[in-house]
Amino acid sequence: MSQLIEVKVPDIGDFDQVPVIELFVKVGDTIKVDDAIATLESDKATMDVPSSAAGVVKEVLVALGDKVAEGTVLIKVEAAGAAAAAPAPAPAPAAAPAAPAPVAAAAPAAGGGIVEVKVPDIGDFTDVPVIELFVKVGDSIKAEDAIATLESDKATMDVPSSATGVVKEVLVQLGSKVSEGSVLIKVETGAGATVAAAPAAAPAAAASGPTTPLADGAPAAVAPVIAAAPAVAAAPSAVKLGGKVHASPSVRAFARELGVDLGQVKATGPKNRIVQADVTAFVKGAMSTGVVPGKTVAAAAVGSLGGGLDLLPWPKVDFAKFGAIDVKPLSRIKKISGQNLARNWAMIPAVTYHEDADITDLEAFRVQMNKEFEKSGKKLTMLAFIIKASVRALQEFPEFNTSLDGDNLVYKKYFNIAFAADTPNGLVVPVIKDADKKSVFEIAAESGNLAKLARDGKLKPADMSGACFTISSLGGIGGTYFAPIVNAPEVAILGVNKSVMKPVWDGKAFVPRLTLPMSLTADHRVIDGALATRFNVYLAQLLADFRRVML
Ligand code: CAO
Repeated sequence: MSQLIEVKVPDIGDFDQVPVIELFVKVGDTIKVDDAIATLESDKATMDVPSSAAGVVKEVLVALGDKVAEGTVLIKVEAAGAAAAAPAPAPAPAAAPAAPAPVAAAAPAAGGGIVEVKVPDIGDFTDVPVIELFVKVGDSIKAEDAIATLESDKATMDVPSSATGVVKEVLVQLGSKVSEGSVLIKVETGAGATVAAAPAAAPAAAASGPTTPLADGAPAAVAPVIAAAPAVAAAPSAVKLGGKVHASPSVRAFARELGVDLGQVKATGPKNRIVQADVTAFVKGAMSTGVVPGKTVAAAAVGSLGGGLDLLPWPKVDFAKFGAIDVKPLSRIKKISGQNLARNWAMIPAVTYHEDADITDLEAFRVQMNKEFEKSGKKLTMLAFIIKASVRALQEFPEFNTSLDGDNLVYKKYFNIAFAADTPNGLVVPVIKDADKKSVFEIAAESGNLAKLARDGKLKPADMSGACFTISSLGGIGGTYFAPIVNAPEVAILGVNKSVMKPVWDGKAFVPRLTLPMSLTADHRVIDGALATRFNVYLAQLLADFRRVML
């Protein structure tokens, strides 16, 4: 004789009005006890609800997005026969202990004491290896916290704690083989601490479901169980969610071992679950593109659809097929700066803004001063003037003297200006510290010394650190404009090219003016176009009339 059994949301602790984010059954499905019916996700936990009955689903009373609480009926199941029907969930709330305590609590009383946490009924499995341990002596744990993950050749299961308290002894280690009843840990429960039943008690009593670690390994939500449901069976394929990622504990462990962020892995398993082969494919993809998973933006993009760069592997060409070649290794500097440049270029939404500065008067002044100071050996360079003017502009526009640190913007109250120096081995970026406190003569002398050290390969790490803003001057070489790459974690860089005489309309006639082409690249996350252009205009004004720097 068949009967309809209501499968309800069990005691899910303090959670109420929790949305259904996945439904695994539909009318007509034949299900077994402990098959996952739905996944609920609160802001703190993700929980699978297993079935307390076996049979055919006759009604599904919830839809995706519905909010449910303890006791909400999820489905109605027609039991195939009396033997297949599990007892109905405990009806009386007064009789239902805290989550997910079973009916037959046999553990020490609430007065406190040492409680053994044992491997529960795990079905037919024996001598199952422990592949993960989430607790150590001294840890404070709550009932249902994951203690260990066991993995047989057929199933992976998390064992939740049946007690709340402090771990006093851990009796297993990674690789230990355990069976139902094996003691995993001993927990000292305080007075009043929650002690659930020994999981391996009578099959009709134990009711804890497996838990799932989050992607980062922290034990996460517990799978609630129907009070008075049959003993928990390991649910190897039960869909478990840690955050938004679907993967079994073993796949999570595998991913952790390889340092793979499951959030980046494309799932091919049923119900969008990530299976081990997906993790392997992700790693293979990352290896073939030469990027390390989790280390770069490009890597983060591998395997993703639309969210990242989805880069093709670097083209492999046999150049010798087309003519004679020579192969030389990249210099150490090129290799290091190349990695930094690639990251900065890929990660920073940068925009370059151009402006011309009239440096006719400044250049005349510079030439005159250099004549006057010729005998003293002092020399003023255009770069030194540009550095000094940039400091003034940074003071006027503090957003340019910042760095992004997560969601914070770090405003610097010091003014260290870096400049790109071309050397036979590649580009280096020495820093003039506290440029605001130095005269243009001092800045010129220091930049000259640093440029020489750079060319001789004698710069120390300290000479190249702590910059706030960088200037890249190609003025001694030529060019018109270019788009320099922001030197992260700075937020802007100024490029200048060779100044040239240009005819400029003064309202009555074209007059020859010495014009410095400027190219300012700024991180758009921090600096908008209007601000960048104001900065450029201001800087051009300073260079056009250097007296303004003193104002
Ligand atoms: N317009 C016209 N002439 C300029 C000028 C400008 N903007 N800037 C410099 N000059 C002139 C100088 O006056 C100098 O001439 P004099 O000797 O007659 O005075 C000559 O060009 C050579 O200058 P320099 O480049 O040797 O010296 P500097 O102080 O201007 O620059 C340094 C020093 C280290 C910045 C420079 O040597 C250098 O390495 N520049 C390359 C930076 C670079 O590679 N940037 C690209 C980075 S992105 O790939």
